[in-house]
Order: sequence, then C-alpha cells, then structure tokens
Amino acid sequence: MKTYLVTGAAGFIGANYIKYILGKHDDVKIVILDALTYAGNLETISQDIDNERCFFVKGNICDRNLADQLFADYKFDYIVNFAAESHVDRSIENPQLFLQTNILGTQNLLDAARRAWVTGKDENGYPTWRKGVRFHQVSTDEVYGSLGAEGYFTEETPLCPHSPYSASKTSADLIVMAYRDTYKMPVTISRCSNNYGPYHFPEKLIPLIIKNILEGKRLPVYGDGTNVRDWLYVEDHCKAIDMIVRNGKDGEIYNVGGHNEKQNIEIVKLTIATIHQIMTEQPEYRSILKKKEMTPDGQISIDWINDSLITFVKDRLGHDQRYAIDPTKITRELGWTPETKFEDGIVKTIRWYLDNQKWVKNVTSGEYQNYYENMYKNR
Ligand code: NAD
Ligand code: TDX
Repeated sequence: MKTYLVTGAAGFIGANYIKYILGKHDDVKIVILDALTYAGNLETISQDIDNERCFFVKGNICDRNLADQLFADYKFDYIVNFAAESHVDRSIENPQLFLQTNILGTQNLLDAARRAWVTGKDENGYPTWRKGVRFHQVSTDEVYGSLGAEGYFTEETPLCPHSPYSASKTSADLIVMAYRDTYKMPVTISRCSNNYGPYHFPEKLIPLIIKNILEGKRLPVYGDGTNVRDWLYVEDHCKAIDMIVRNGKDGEIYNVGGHNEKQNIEIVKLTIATIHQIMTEQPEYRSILKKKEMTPDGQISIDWINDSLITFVKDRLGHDQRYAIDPTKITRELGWTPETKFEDGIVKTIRWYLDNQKWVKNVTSGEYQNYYENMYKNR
C-alpha cells in the first residue's frame, strides 16, 4: 500500500489526479489536504472520499501544526503538492496571497516531510531518508517566461517568470531544489503546460468562454488574441504525474506538454463553433441557454452563437506571448505520451460542462460574482 498526501485535490487538476490514481491503482491510500478556497469545492470529490482509501482534511498548507499532525497520523510515502493560488489575473490584483500559499506553503510541507522522513545522517552530515519516499511539486511552464514565435521550453531553459503567480511558482521550485541540494531530499518537479478538461474553474479561459456563451455574455479576449498556449487534456497531465511520482528519478525536473499550440482567438472561435454544433445536433441542450430567443418554428434560437460575441478587451499586464513545451525527456525516460487529441478533448470538455451545469452554478455562486464584475468592469 502506498500512502499519499495530496494537497489541493478539491481543485481542478488535483481532483482529476485523485480520480485517476484511485481508478488506476489498487494499492493507494490518499489523504487530501485542501483549504477549500474559492477554487476548491468538496462537491468535486465527494464521490471519491470513502474514508477507507480516500480521506479529506480541511486545512491550510501553511499550517505547521496541522502538517506535523498529519505526518504523525499517517506514514506518507508520497506528497504531491497541487495546492496553490493558480490564477494569473488574481495574482496581479493580490500578489501577497500568492507568495504566502505558493512559496511559504510549499516550504512548510517540505519541512514537515523533512521532520518525518529523515532517519539519521551519513558520514558527510547529509540527512538519510526513509526508503521509497518522494515529495512531488506540481509546477508550471510559466516559470520559463515567454517565447517568441520559435523554440520550446526544455528543462534547461533559464527560469524567467513575469507575473506574481509565475514568480511565486518559480520560487517554490527553487526552494524544492534547495532542499534537494542541501538535504538530499528525494524530490521531483513537473512543469506542465495549460490544462483543460472537467472541473476547470470558470475564471480560466476555456470554461469562462463556455459559461459566458451559455449566459449570452460577451467573450473577453485579452489584447489581440494572438497569445499562444500549449493545451493538454487534464487526464494526460495526471498520467504524467503518476509516472513521475512512481518511476521518476530523484531530484529530476520533467516538462509535460502535448505539442498542441493554439492562439487564444482560435480557442474561443472553436469553442463557439463546437457549442453551436452540439446544439444543432442535440437541440435538447438549448434549454440551458439563458437567452431564449425563439425561431419561427418554435425552437430556442442559436443563430446568435457566433463570432460576434467576441470582444477584444484591455490586455493582461505583462501578458506572456507564447508558451510551448518540449516533452522529449519525459517521453524518453518514462514513456509518457499524451493520449487525448485536442479535437476530441475539447468536445469532451464542452459536453462535460453542458452536462454539469449544477456544478458550475455551485462553484460560481458567492465570491465569484464579485470577482467577475470587478475583473471585467474596466476592460
Ligand atoms: P485550482 O485553483 O483549480 O486549485 C487549487 C486548489 O488548492 C483548490 O482546491 C484550493 O482550495 C487549494 N488551495 C489553495 N490555497 C490553499 C492553501 N493555502 N492550503 C490548502 N489548499 C489550498 O488550481 P489547478 O488549476 O488545479 O492547479 C493545481 C496546480 O497545478 C497548481 O500548483 C498550479 O500552479 C499547477 N498548474 C496548473 C496548470 C493549469 O493549467 N491549471 C498548469 C500547470 C500547472
Ligand atoms: O477572459 C480571458 N480572456 C483571455 O484572453 C481569460 C481568463 C484569459 N485570456 C487569455 C490569457 C491567456 O493568454 O487566455 C490565455 C489563458 O488564460 P488562463 O486560462 O488565465 O491561463 P494562463 O494565464 O495561461 O495560466 C494557466 O496555465 C498555466 C493556469 O491558470 C496556470 O495555473 C498554469 O500554471
């Protein structure tokens, strides 16, 4: 049996990850630690928490006593740290929270693991570690900064973050690497490109666009829409993390990405076209639409679901132009390749949102409404 501490698993990728490993392996026991911020939702994982293989603890990764208590209660083999403030736009508004959670929270977990996992000292004074343990840090391609039209991020690309979010994630990576070098702690880091899929919080581009179309709202595209992101279906990211945690090499960094670069404007247009197509083929989905204009033959009209919904708005400050990952290392060393083609993944994702409107309503009630109004009112 392998016992995992998975932080941030009530959020988008963490939730998909625990579902993936619970389905894939019989030998896992998971303790979830999540503060349930606006981005964390118990509904997302309520069916996974059975208190036999999967337990939930509400708490902050910055809480030292809680972290020590968890290590005292469970003999963790693996820590997988997803917990973070994850939205670039929010980091521009409130950087300090990002530094607190993403840097100090990571350092707090590293220290708790160190207190629990160190077994003694070697002849040179370095700590010795319990066999088979690993701290995995879930990082991002944003630590490398921005690319021009050419080239890819490799694990050797110099770190050059621009936003408070990416600077905080870079700092966390550096702290993890400092624990590797100073204490010989068994750590790994994965740096992944933009994920999409089920349970993605609707402040991020793809789920925001879906939500706004269904509500008949304008679709805000920052700047001229030519910024490029490299999109990966979330389950492919989860598979990569699973391979790294179980078979990766201590101290290594692995880039994860699917060679699937798209301009933002392409993503928005594709989302519009896909929703239009699904609602043409399956008119029953039209009842979800807030705007209920009728066609002459008495159906809810979808004629207005077209590119005229797009509104170019003020650009994000310090907006990175292009991200693109070179995943050669993880493919060569661990045999990882992405399985989901973008054309299939985006349809699967849109269908998931159409079928899970209750989840969208629940996660976006309350604090989200204020956020959305403030964020977009001056754009
Ligand atoms: P998310 O915002 O959807 O979820 C974050 C989760 O962390 C939430 O459940 C939240 O409640 C929890 N959390 C936040 N602060 C906490 C704290 N102080 N203590 C405990 N829990 C806390 O984020 P996500 O998109 O699922 O991203 C997960 C991780 O993956 C992050 O570390 C992010 O940097 C990284 N990442 C994300 C992407 C992406 O495209 N979304 C890509 C690469 C890397
Ligand atoms: O309303 C919008 N309009 C728009 O044009 C929003 C929300 C975004 N955008 C643009 C900005 C980006 O170029 O779309 C692109 C994607 O934006 P986000 O979904 O906010 O993602 P991004 O900033 O690229 O960061 C994401 O990928 C890397 C995650 O949120 C990070 O956590 C991850 O590290």
